[in-house]
Amino acid sequence: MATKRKAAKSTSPFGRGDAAFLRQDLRGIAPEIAYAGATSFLRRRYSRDLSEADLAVVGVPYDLATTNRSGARLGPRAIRAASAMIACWTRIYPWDFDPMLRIAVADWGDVAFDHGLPDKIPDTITQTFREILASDTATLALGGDHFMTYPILRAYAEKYGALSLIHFDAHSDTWRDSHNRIDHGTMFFHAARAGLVVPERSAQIGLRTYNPESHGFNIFDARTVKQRGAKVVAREVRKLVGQNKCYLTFDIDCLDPAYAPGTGTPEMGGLTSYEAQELLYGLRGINLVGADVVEVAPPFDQAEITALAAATIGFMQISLFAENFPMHEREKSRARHLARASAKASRGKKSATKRSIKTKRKTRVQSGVQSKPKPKTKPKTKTKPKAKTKAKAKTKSKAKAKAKTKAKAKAKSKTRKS
Ligand SMILES: [Mn+2]
Repeated sequence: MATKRKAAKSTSPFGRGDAAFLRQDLRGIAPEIAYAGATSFLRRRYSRDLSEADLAVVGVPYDLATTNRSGARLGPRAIRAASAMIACWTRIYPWDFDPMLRIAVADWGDVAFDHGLPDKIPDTITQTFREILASDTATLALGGDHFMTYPILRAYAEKYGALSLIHFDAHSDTWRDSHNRIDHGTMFFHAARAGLVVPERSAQIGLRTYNPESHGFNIFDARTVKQRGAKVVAREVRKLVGQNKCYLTFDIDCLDPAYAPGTGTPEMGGLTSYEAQELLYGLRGINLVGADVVEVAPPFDQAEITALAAATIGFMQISLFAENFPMHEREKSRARHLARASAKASRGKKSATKRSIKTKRKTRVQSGVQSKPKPKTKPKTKTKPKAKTKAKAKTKSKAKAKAKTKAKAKAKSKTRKS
């Protein structure tokens, strides 16, 4: 029985699967079949017990404040599903450490509210985030229309005071509004007025819509990013926010509709996925206390590219957050494990080559061939494979040629040594 279980374990690179509810530990990566199983964000464990967690992923399936197309209520579910494919990576390119080893991340699930009592929803969102923050856990929220950032910021400002806001968007979301109404295009006007954020120490990136008022926010519009470059803009934003406590909100419509069609209010002339990645990576070192990625509307998505963009951005936001944590013991032990494995592999390779060289010599001696390597001959000119030859034959001959050159090089180094 025991041997049977052992054999079954060693034949698959995948574990038991469904880390979303089977995972014991909040840290680490458990390879899982990408297209199957329960889809938590990046295969983190669903948990409401945050005593061990550094960061909680929270879905906010809300889209009642949209000015154009709704559908972002389905965003959290789509982002989680898209994240399954990239959950096998221990780190997200181009980061150089594994954030899921450095910090403990749980998927808290979705905020529960009654769409039949819409007036109560903002307070429910604030209360949820208030409770999570009270357990000293940061949040990455998955949207949901962008209005949701307002009730989240209320909870953050209660804990930290006025924050620096780093805001990726096609829209300023600071359009002047009357005091008794708010939607997903006016919430940062209200946030600035209510003192939840400090506009002068905040940045808006990727804007390409008209608003006669900036309300003090520092704006790096889409043209600025294109003309000055993502790296330069990231450096300036970093300088601006300094070590202020910082909330990063990413409206997916900051990306060009070509890169993120699945959103409610797309605007042409946006950032490429690459520019967004470069900007986020360039922000390393900011004092990030919370983040969100919002406005993914799956009904308008194509081939799930918008959801994948949001999942990748979420992974990068977690990496940005984890930057400020010290290296964890789990990272050190994984590094030791990898070093041991690679040393073992190279030892095995060496002894295998030694064996093969010995056998070759033996055969040569037996067949009366000189064991001395042949003098260098003129390299044969490469003959182009005939059009008729199959691709397989091509790769075979290529592999042969490669092996030959390798063997030659080895023989050369041997002669030099002797
Ligand atoms: Mn927007």
